[in-house]
Amino acid sequence: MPIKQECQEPLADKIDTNIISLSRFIIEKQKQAKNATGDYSLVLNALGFAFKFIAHTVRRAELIHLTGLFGTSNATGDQQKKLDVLGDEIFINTMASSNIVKILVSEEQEELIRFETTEGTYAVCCDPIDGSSNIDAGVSVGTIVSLFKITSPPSEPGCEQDVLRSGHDMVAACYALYGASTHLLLTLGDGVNGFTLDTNLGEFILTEPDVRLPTDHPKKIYSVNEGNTCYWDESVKTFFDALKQPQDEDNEPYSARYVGSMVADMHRTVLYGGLYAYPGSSKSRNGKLRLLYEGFPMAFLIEQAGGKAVNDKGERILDLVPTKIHDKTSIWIGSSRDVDKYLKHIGKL
Ligand code: FBP
Repeated sequence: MPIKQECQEPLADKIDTNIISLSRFIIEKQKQAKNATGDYSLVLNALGFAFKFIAHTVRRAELIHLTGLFGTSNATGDQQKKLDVLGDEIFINTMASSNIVKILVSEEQEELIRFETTEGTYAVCCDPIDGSSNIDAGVSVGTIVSLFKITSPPSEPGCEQDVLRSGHDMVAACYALYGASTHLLLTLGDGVNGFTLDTNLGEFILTEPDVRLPTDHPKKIYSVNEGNTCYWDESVKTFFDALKQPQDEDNEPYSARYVGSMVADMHRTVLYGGLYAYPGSSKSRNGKLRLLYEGFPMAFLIEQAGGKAVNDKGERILDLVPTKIHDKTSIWIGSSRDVDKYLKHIGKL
């Protein structure tokens, strides 16, 4: 007689058989959108594949001799890592094969790339491997993307004007963080959703729906490279000095955290709150970060999650309009409480 096993709990309780994958999430959004052509879904799915491919490659970098320098420099003078070049290649091939992307702006490419497609209706701007200077040390890196819908007719070749537009023209923004696990944070302009890559399923799974920056006592964290202090304007120095003093609200100073990979520092800021900044300085008046594929997408995500993003002058990052594809911007981004402290400090609030 077979042994009857007392089944403690029905299996279904253990395994969520109704998980929402990124592709299902995109399809459901498409169903909600009037007059959807499916193009938007195609480009979003292509981005999802590029992130999975890069995540897989980053994880094996050491094993397949992909660490170290490639021996060339990119458009803004950074020494390129082998992974920068490979991440860039993966992005170019994935966007080209989607047949829906007409132009690509990449941190690793001097000029914008035009794809031979007559159906291309989107422009993608990306930083394929953000924080790559840290990669050989096993520190988290990421990919940052902004997406624009092209206004010129599909038959016309793409041009810089298709992306030299205000940040308000983005139709989506996201970043993938290749850390302990691979996270994807995505906004389509209707809030922010967080996904985690299930490497067994090979799918991004919706794990943090409707992400919002904490408003109830967000962590008092400032994140800036203080190694640049000697190049800062006096007002920047006094602002950070003030954060190191006990604050009115709780008589405690801020804590400092700086990974040196923007995606990692921003992901912590989204989840815990706080302020990330890369101010302008005598070394570089507009700081280091690029507007189209670092400033804009992070500002869109943060604002959609309830935070703020401004430049040194207190101007809203999304209001800015680049004149060149690799334009840089100073940036102060994070919890509204902390960005407002900076705005008050410079007399803009
Ligand atoms: P890239 O690695 O894509 O060039 O990005 C720039 C970046 O590495 C950010 O990720 C990071 O926040 C910042 O530069 C670090 O700069 P610094 O070393 O000057 O603090």
